[in-house]
Amino acid sequence: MEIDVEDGRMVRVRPDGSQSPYGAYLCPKGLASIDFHNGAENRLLQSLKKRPDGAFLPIDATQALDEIGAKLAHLLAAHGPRAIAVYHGTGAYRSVLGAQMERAFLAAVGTPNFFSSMTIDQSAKMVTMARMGVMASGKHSLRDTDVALLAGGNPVVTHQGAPFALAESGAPAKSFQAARDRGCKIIIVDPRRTETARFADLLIQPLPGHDAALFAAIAHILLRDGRHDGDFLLRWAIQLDALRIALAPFTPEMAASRAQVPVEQIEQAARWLGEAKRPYAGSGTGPSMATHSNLADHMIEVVNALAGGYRRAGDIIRNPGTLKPKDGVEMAVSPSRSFEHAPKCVSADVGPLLGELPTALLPREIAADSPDRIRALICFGGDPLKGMGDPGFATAGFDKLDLLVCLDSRMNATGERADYVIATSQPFERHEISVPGDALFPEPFVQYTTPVVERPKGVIDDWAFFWAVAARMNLSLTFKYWTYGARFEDIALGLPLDPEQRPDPEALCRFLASESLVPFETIKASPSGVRPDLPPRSILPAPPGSTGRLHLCPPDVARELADLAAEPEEVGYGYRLICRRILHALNGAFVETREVRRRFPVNYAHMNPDDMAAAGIGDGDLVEIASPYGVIRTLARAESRLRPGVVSMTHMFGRLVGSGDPVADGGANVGELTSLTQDLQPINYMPRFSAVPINVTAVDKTTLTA
Ligand SMILES: Nc1nc2c(c(=O)[nH]1)N[C@H]1C(S)=C(S)[C@@H](COP(=O)(O)OP(=O)(O)OC[C@H]3O[C@@H](n4cnc5c(=O)[nH]c(N)nc54)[C@H](O)[C@@H]3O)O[C@H]1N2
Ligand SMILES: Nc1nc2c(c(=O)[nH]1)N[C@H]1C(S)=C(S)[C@@H](COP(=O)(O)OP(=O)(O)OC[C@H]3O[C@@H](n4cnc5c(=O)[nH]c(N)nc54)[C@H](O)[C@@H]3O)O[C@H]1N2
Ligand SMILES: [Mo]
Repeated sequence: MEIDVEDGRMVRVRPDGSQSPYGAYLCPKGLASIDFHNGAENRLLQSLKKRPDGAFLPIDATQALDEIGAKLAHLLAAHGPRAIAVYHGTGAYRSVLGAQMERAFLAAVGTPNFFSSMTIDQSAKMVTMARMGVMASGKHSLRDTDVALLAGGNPVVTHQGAPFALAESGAPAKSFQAARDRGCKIIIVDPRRTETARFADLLIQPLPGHDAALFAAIAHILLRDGRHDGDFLLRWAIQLDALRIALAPFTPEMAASRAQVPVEQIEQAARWLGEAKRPYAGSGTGPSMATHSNLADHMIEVVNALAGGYRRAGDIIRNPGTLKPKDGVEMAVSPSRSFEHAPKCVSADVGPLLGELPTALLPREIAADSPDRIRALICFGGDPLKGMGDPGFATAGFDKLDLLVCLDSRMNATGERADYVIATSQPFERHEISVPGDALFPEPFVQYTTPVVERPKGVIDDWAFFWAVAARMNLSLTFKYWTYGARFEDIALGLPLDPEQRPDPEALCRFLASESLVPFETIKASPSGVRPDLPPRSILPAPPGSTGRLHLCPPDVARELADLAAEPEEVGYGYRLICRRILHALNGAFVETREVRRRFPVNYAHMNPDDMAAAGIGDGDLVEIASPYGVIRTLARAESRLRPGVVSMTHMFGRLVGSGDPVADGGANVGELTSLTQDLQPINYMPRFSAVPINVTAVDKTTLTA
């Protein structure tokens, strides 16, 4: 971005395409973030402390750090490291030094209690990695794929791409158009004709919650027709026979009747994937939030394994990473089944997935009758009480905390219940380096940015919070370049930090560039970023004697498939509620901007117009939505993009618990319709956030004014 600053204030912004791999591109949230920096949306400019009567008073940041450090030191001494937990929310992913310092802090405390929004998002993908294993070669890039299938994701709106869905996270529509122009066929599986579906060659609009059956059927067809890659499977996979047996009931007809789609569409998707040279099957949040999410994701990866969805030796690696380059190898890594091993939760017999414990268990981990229960929670850039749903249950757990601290620049539902809300900086006020995007950009790119404007006086950086609190706890931190999948203690290279000497953020960024293919000084000299011209790399052949294998159908997956095949139809509810995101907000962030408020005074219940006519619901009518777990009210809105039988709503709107008047509340919290005790997935305890059974009834609007 190119930003004009006048008198220390950002006034105008333009996209800068001079180096970016996406070209010049800016999304509405990028624009809105300038206003937010400047104080829109009631940005917090001072830290707050809750008084005994519940009111918040401003507190000097140093004073707050002293108090929090003392309290944490006491809890650590009295109860051990497990007393302290961190929740890492969506905001923390964009706070690069903050996220790395948080890792150093957790390691120094020695607590396994790391939770994040990932486990209430697409943790089905983590479960599949742990149960099936992974190909170290990774998947094809959108730029190389000839058939691309995306189930339940809408990247044109969400910009969600690698490593989950295939899309580019900047200028996503342009990248889909380019793929089509190359002749790539695009298949979208979504109950809603999404903005992304305008690029689809085939749109399948199933009833939600049936992806496991749909992808089992696609795998069934690939095996039936012999369109699977036998050599690859022989070399890298086991349990093909068990898979065949388990998939037998999942005929295309069976899946078609469950998902209520034409059987020809399932056959066609399978044929295209089977014929493709470099197919890609992936998903967004839809299948990962709906019924049988873990099984759905496992079946999607089974389709990739059968159809050739993983890169092979000799395939090009478009971006091996610049700051921390990595080779790709055609090699299977056997499943870790990490969730079966210590350190386990205290409230359930389950261990970590990629080093994280399930967020849906957080309230129970706090309330547990155990000496190892969580007593202090640091919530870094998130709103877990709203994000995890079932607010009654979640809040009851959180109320048992001795200390709740939120690092945020907004007051949110979790912040309202915190003992301290620490006002932290925003990206244009701090040092950032492109660690999160490093190997995810579509081609090599690296960028380092320094503050464009000074941060407001009462505000501190996220990283400084973790460093300063650790110093007050007499803990020594070692700063490292941590990436997903790595164990902190296994990372050799570390920068020991002096608790007496505040680190220089530029030195921290320089350290993160220790292994960079572009020297830090070169990166620093080009504020637009560097798009290095690196010699092409390709996937290496496996080292001899590689013993890793993909487990296509372990016994638990076989059992889940059998249960699914025998499952009776869910009856008693007229509709299924599905998830959906909007362009101008990012979960709870930016919801209070004028632009979002103008477009969405509430998060509407979008419905198919025929469904509305049949139920006597008019556009804009007040409706009551009841699931087995709760009731909310909002306004209905007709949308012909939705297939009949589904209602689509955005999360993170309204009050944590609605008053009954959605207009006064600014929307409704769909989390009230979900449960933290029932309908959870095994292993990751993922709640059912999509395909939620609901009934919708019109309510007389005059009840609001009465
Ligand atoms: N503008 C914007 N961008 C965002 C966000 C935001 O709030 N706003 N949030 C960010 C976050 S945290 C995330 S995780 C990503 C998510 O990125 P996406 O996964 O792309 O998010 P959604 O737009 O919710 O897309 C989910 C799709 O799944 C469909 N769906 C629902 N249930 C089912 C089902 O059972 N089966 C199938 N096949 N489809 C189903 C829905 O109709 C919807 O189109 O976006 C990120 N980017
Ligand atoms: N029913 C239902 N529930 C859902 C979902 C759904 O689709 N339906 N989606 C799920 C998903 S995918 C997710 S990711 C979760 C979201 O859950 P969370 O990630 O817990 O919630 P967010 O609203 O994204 O919270 C982000 C916070 O970070 C703050 N923030 C922004 N930038 C910074 C920064 O630089 N530093 C700091 N310290 N804070 C910052 C923002 O102000 C905001 O308060 O919700 C999940 N819950
Ligand atoms: Mo998410």
